[in-house]
Amino acid sequence: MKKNHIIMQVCFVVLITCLGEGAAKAANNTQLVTVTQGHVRATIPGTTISSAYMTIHNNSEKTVTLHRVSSKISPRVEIHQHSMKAGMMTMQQLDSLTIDGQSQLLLQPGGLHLMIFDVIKPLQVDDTVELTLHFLEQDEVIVQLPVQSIKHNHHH
Ligand SMILES: [Cu+2]
Repeated sequence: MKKNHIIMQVCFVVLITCLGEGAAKAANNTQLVTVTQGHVRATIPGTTISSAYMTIHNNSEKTVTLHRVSSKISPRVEIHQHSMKAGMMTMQQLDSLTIDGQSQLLLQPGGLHLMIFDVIKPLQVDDTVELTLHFLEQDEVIVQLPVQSIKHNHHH
């Protein structure tokens, strides 16, 4: 009986340890909105404009609306959409982005992106940029995104 008790305790400790790791993962998974594959473009020398790309996951059942993005490195971050009009790449500012429940939205070169204006200092490769995503339905989400080099020409 006593031996059993000790074994039970050992199992309990192992279980708690495993749960601890699982819980950390679960906490991440159960966050209503998460961001993956985020990155920000390095600024071209002499310019103060950059853009950010990411995949926004809505893990909840309800639609969420991204209506504002803010950052300490810029007074102005806008939600933009690139599209082809009469063979020309044009850009349009959007008031907000909606993400359906249990779905994800891709912000990528040539499509949706965040435009970062008037950056307070040049953004260099391996810098980290903090962006705060503000949603209508829930708390804001703060992300730390790595700065990467420019691989494509942005028309700005
Ligand atoms: Cu843009």
